[in-house]
Amino acid sequence: MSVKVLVAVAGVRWPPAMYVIGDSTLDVGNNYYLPGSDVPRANRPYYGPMASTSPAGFPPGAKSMGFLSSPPPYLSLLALNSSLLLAPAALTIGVSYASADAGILDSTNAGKCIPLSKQVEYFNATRAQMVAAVGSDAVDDLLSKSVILCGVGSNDLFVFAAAEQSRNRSAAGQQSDAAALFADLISNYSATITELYALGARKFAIINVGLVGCVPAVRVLDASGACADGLNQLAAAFDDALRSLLASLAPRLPGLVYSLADSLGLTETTFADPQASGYTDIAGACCGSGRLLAEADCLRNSTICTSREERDQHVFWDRYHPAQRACFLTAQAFYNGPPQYTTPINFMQLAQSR
Ligand SMILES: *[C@@H]1O[C@H](CO)[C@@H](O)[C@H](O)[C@H]1NC(C)=O
Ligand SMILES: *[C@@H]1O[C@H](CO)[C@@H](O)[C@H](O)[C@H]1NC(C)=O
Ligand SMILES: *[C@@H]1O[C@H](CO)[C@@H](O)[C@H](O)[C@H]1NC(C)=O
Ligand SMILES: *[C@@H]1O[C@H](CO)[C@@H](O)[C@H](O)[C@H]1NC(C)=O
Ligand SMILES: CC(=O)N[C@H]1CO[C@H](CO)[C@@H](O)[C@@H]1O
Repeated sequence: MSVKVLVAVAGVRWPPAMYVIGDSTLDVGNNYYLPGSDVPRANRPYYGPMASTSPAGFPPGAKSMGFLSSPPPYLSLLALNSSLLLAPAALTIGVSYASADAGILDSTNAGKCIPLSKQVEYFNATRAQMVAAVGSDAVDDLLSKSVILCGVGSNDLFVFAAAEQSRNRSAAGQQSDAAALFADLISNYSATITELYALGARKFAIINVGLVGCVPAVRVLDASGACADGLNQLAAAFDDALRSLLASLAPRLPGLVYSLADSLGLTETTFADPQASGYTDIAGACCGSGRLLAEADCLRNSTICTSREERDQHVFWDRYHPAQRACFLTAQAFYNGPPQYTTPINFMQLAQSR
């Protein structure tokens, strides 16, 4: 990538490794290895584990940080031979623990994903193998310079909103339910960051919850295809709480640096003027079936945008996930884009700090 080459030539330091936790927006293949028929996986046509040759969306960011590809999925390293592969990967590029369907709460999509608390356990197990290989001083040094990339929370909101709908709650009831949910989400998120910090992580790149009420799978529930404002308001309220959490954690955890990326704000700006970003379709999927191609997942027999041009003009690849170009634009914005999309520093500054 030209940005990488330019900066590498200028002698900028890169983080030695990156460890990824979160949900399907960052999952590079862990769910392939989970048992069960209702586990969401993308091992089928039009998707790929390191999907750089696939038209589907793939996790943004790794390449901008100076890596050639995303860190490999933890469960793939374990399946092949953990004692042989885990420590070398963890010491040279990093590991991804992200799992499609995962939420902040263990209860979110339980049994169909690797919940966040389990992802932290896996990071702990990884660290133990690294220490066994090179000793704890070297591991502490490496982890303190490495980046933890984290994006999670959408699935908790999807599950909550669906449950509220089926419970037919009053407006006041919904408000108090939402307040209770946010308290759980924030305390769990806080525990997650604090545990990762205790294990030696110092640099956190955190992506907030995006405009979840505007994904095709949600729009298709509305007769006119409109966004679900209630879901977007939940996302915005969660994102406010997350911003406050990070601002209050940082002074209490010496040496912690973070960059909070505003996925919601970036999407709002993009949707206000789609053509400015080269989009002609911000509502429908590029692969799926039914109205907005959002009534079913992207499958072998789906209707699919075939031309590169058409794919690039869609924000969404399938009914939940952004297309590759949208991922690329997002990674660019968070890495070194307009300052309003990252707080208090951008991902590049985070990667190069200290
Ligand atoms: C994994 O690698 C170790 C170390 O080389 C070896 O002893 C072990 O037999 C391997 N296990 C498998 C399942 O291949
Ligand atoms: C939902 O609640 C409202 C008022 O509380 C009531 O009028 C309505 O019948 C309920 N709907 C269902 C499907 O239970
Ligand atoms: C990491 O694992 C060790 C050993 O199993 C355990 O004592 C410790 O509590 C774990 N730490 C976290 C943060 O999970
Ligand atoms: C595609 O195949 C699935 C089974 O794999 C079936 O349930 C679905 O109805 C098919 N969809 C279309 C649009 O034909
Ligand atoms: C990471 C973390 O702390 N996860 C916890 C979230 O909350 C549930 C129960 O409320 C715990 O079981 C998890 O361990």
